[in-house]
Parts: sequence; C-alpha cells; structure tokens
Amino acid sequence: MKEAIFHFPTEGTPVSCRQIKTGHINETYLIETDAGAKYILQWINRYVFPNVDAIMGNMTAISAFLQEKGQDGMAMIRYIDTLDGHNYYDDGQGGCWRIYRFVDNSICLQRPEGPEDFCECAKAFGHFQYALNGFPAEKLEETIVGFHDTPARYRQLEAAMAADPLDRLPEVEKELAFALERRERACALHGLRLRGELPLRVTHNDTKINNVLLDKDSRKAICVIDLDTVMPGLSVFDFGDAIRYGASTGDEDETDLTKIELDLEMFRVFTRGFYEACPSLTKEETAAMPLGAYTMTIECGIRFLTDYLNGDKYFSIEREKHNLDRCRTQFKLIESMEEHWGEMERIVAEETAR
Ligand code: GN1
Ligand code: MG
Repeated sequence: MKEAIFHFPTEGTPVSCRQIKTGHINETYLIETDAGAKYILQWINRYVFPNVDAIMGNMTAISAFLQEKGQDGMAMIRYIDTLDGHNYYDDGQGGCWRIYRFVDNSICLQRPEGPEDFCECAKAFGHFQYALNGFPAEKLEETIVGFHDTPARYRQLEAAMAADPLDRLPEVEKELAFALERRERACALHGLRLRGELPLRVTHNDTKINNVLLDKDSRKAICVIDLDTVMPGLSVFDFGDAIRYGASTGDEDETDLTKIELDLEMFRVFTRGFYEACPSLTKEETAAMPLGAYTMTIECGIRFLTDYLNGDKYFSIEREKHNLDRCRTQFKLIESMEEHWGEMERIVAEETAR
C-alpha cells in the first residue's frame, strides 16, 4: 500500500494497491477499499513536472470553466482534495500525489483495436478542445515550458550532441542526420504559431489513446485523462500527436521497422471524428492538420533521441536502447508521411469539407 492514499478521503479503508503500467512519466496505481470503492493514485514525476502547483492550478481553472458550462462530465476527470484541503499531497520527500475516483466500467487501451476505438479517441480529444473553446488560453500556466516548441527541441538535441555523456553519438549518426535535414519543415508549424496565423487554444498536448477512457461495454469514449500537459497550444498539436501514436501500423517501440507506416484509413477516421467533435476549427487549422501530424512525430522522435544521448533521464525505459528504438519508429513514420503527403492533404480536405 502507498502511504500517500491515507491523506485523501476515501470511501472505506484502502486494502489493495496495484501498479498500472501505462505512460512513460508518472507512476499510476489502482487502489481498492474494503467498501469496494476504487481510486487512481498517481505519483507525479518532479523531474518532468517541477511545478505541481501550476499543473493543479490549470486543472482547477479548466474544471471550473467546464462545470459552469455544464460540460464537466464528458470532458475530463476530477481530482479529489486531500483531507486537509490541498489539491495534491506532498510527501516531504520530493514526491507529489493525487487521486481521482476510478471511472466505473472504464478501460484504457494501449493501442486502438480497430477504427471504431480510434474514432472514439478522436471524439474525446475533439470534444475536449471544443468544450474549452472560449477559455482564455493565455491564463493557463505552461507546465513544461516550450513543450511543443520544436526549434527549442532541436536546440536540446544539439546540446545533448555536444555533451554526449555516454559516447552514444557514433551510434546515432544516421538518426541525427535525418533530424537535422528536416529542421526547416519540422519548425514550420512553430513559425505559424509565432506569426499568429493559427489561433491559440487550450490543448491537451499528449493525445495518445491511452489518455482516453472508454466504456468497457459500449466502447464509447467517456473522458480524457492525463491532464498535466494541458497548456496553451495549437489544435493541431492534439490532432498530430494522436495520429503519431494511433495511426501508425506498429507500436511506438517496435524494432522491426518494416512494420511501421502511416495507416491512411486510421488517419481518415481520426480526422473525421476530431472534426465532427470540434466544428469550431478554422480553415487554417484544418489545413494545418497534416503538418501537425508531421511536426508532432518528428518532434517526438527528436525528444526520444535527445533522451537517449542524455542517458534516458526523461522517458522511463524497460530495455537497453528503448529510447533509440522509439526514435526510429517515429522517423520511419515520418518517411511514410513524406511518401503519402498528397493523400494526407486530400483526406483532410475531404473530411473537413462543409
Ligand atoms: C509521454 O506520460 P505519457 O507516456 O502519456 C510524454 C509525451 C510523449 C509520450 C510519448 C509529459 O507521455 O509528450 O509524446 O510520452 N509526456 C510528457 O509516448 O513528456
Ligand atoms: Mg499518459
């Protein structure tokens, strides 16, 4: 049992605790009580999120906004305050904890098992985006500064190359060349943001399907979770990150790269679901969808590569070279996108035509 749970009000006494292996950053546990109540307890990784107050403050602000709009249920989960009224528990040893009620009959998929699952994922993130349309995005704190600032991600890669603490550079020459050759295209979306050509929105920024809860029986989306990276951003960050993960024909850490391609049918399904749930997207935003997918994919590859050079300090790994394998799948997916760029544009145009 994790001691932290006893600092929260629970229905009954916690009697069991099981770690749920999902995500690369925080630790997640399922707690059950003798009254049969279930809770999700999470340990927040302070190396990644030094400012827990900023995260929880963002959560409180958007949760209040959604409640006022009567939209609370579908959009996001709600955290429970500690017994002494704080929105997280600080264990005094560098650990921060929070809980929410386990959503009954919910499941969380590691990969879409078919187009219907992916469409539900699209609707959940589209709905989240839509429900927060009108929230003053600039009021939110940047919980990770420059999270999707692609030029900054390139600079971090260069810093890691220069330091190369584990002499891993010779092994990744090909990947480095791949990333550096594509710098201009990868940074184009950031340029649009800086020039104000796309509206600033409240975005989730980490839209993997395992950040959505689905109903076990109907397999309809219930709500989105993992809200730590909710920040001001571009709508196509959310679109693109979901594509990167869920419209790939293989796992994020697949070592057989022949299995990795962009699945155009899944790309279509997601585009349709996202746009349907978020009709407030502007023409400029929908036109930027392919670029969003491209940017999120190459940026994620660069982040995995940077972390590999730095000695795997950010993303948790389960085997040697895990982050390098992850980087390689992202770059393979980029090649597939380059090959199918025209089709991606056509699909977006078809699915967002009114
Ligand atoms: C991390 O925590 P998790 O696994 O949902 C990361 C995302 C990456 C993703 C890659 C805060 O998400 O940005 O896209 O891994 N989250 C953070 O799978 O850095
Ligand atoms: Mg997650």
